[in-house]
Formats: sequence, structure tokens, C-alpha cells
Amino acid sequence: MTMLDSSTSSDVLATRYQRSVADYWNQEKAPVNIRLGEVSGTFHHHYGIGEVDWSVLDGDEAGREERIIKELHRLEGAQAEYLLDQLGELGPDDRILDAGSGRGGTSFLANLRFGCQVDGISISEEQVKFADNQARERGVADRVAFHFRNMLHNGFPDATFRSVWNNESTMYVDLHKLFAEHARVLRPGGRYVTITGCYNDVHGRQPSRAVSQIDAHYICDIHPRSEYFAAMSANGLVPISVVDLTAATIPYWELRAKAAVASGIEDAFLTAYREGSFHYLMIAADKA
Ligand code: GPP
Ligand code: MG
Repeated sequence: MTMLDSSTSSDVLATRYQRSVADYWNQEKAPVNIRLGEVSGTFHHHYGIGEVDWSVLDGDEAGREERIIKELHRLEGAQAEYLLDQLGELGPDDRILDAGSGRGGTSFLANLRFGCQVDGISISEEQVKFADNQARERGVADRVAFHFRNMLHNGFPDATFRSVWNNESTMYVDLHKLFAEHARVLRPGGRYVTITGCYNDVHGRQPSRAVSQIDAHYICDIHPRSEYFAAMSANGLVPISVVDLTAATIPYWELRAKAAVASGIEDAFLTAYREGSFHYLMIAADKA
């Protein structure tokens, strides 16, 4: 956290709901996140994509769980790299924003790839501390900074960022408020990218049972697919690319369901994706 961030909890956390989400993340230490992060020292809070190397299940029983953990971590790294692929041409002079930055994983990978200045924001003070420590340990604290701030009122001046992203963090906030704030801090022509889980409102106006189970597990509020486009359009964010990553993420969940570090939410994701009530989507848009 920088010296400029003297915000108190009541400045940042505007509602009781936000406080309960912050409480969840302040105490979160799930092995499915910590053990995976320890594989490379890059800690993610998102899921994975790509083909699974199923040979990790073969061979000696003693090393099996460690092989699964490494493979899940590899797939989560691939997801973050895929998100970065969508950010467009960036150079060391650009500044970019990770909205809902967790323990900092995607922010560090972005800095490694582009060399640019990255700001990460989170409403969890513990996550901000963790990510800040990592920035110091990695020797990039002058280029990657984490702030205890709210993505709905982020405190940065207008037109600060060349790119802004949410890596699985939009389901905690109102999309209209979020995209208004992103549009404010993006430079004209700047790129917004999200990877998200959204429910399929072509099936009906309410989320399915499996999607509701996911909401209850994380205390989040998964949005319908249509709302992303309505909220972007209302805020001058013009979609350039939409990719359905559902088929690419199912293998990750199949492998995770076999891991001792599984959290218990795996079957709900697999059911929701397989029945078509839920999609894993990448959406990229440009600020008009
Ligand atoms: C957390 O990742 C991601 C969310 C809580 C957002 C919910 C995402 C959807 C696509 C609905 P995590 O790595 O902390 O979760 P887990 O502990 O399950 O690995
Ligand atoms: Mg995780």
C-alpha cells in the first residue's frame, strides 16, 4: 500500500455487503489457492483453461497430489496469460489497472510481460498486504502497487489507464456502476477486458440451482450474460471480442474435482457448465 492510501475501512467499504465480502477475503487461506500459488510464487484467484495433462494421475501415489496441484496451477497461469493477450499493445510507459487484484497474480504477470506500471485494487486489506509484500520480494514495488480501494470509486484521476481488467471479480458489484467507473479512468481508445462466469439468461431470467450454489459459496451475485453488454453499451465501452471459454475451462474443473485440495464447489461448476446454464466468457471492449 502506498503512502497516498490512507483510506479507512469506512471510506472504502460503502455497504454491509461489501464488508462481508472483505471479511471473507481477509480470512481466506484455502489450500486450493495457497498450495497452488506456492508452486511458482505467483498466487491466483481465478480458474484455469486449456487441455489437462491427465498423465499427472498416473505413477506413484505419493507424488500424485503434488502433480495435480502443479497442473492446476499451470492451467490458471494459462488463463492469466490469455487475459493479457487481449490487452493490446502495451509498453513500459503505459499504466494499467487490475480491478479486484487478489494476491496479485495477474498484476505481476502483466508487469513481467509489458514492463508497465500496474496498479491493483482490492477491498481486502489482507490481500493488499500480501500482494504488496510480494511486490517487494520480487523487487518490482516501484512498478507494481496495490491499494486498499473500491473498484466502484477507485480514486484515480480521469483517463489514467491504457487498460483495465477484471479477472473474475465483476460478480461482486453492480455492472453499471463498475463500467461507469472503468470508462472514467480509461483513456480514449483504451482497452477493457474481463474473464467472468455469467449465467445464461437465454434459459430464463433467473440463475439455475447450480449457479445459485456458486453464488452462495462465494457470497457473490453472478450476472446474466446480457447485462455485461447492456452495461458496456450504456457506458461507452464498445465490445471488440467475445470468446466463450466454457469448453476450455471444463477440464480444469474435472481435474480439480479429483484433487485433495478441492473446495467442494467443483460439482456445481461442472453441472452449471455442462447443462448450459452458465458460461465462462472473455469480453474485450474499447473505450469510445
Ligand atoms: C475466486 O477465485 C473467484 C471468485 C470468487 C469469483 C467467482 C467466479 C466465478 C466465475 C463465478 P478463487 O481462486 O479464490 O476461488 P477458489 O478458492 O474456489 O479457487
Ligand atoms: Mg483458486
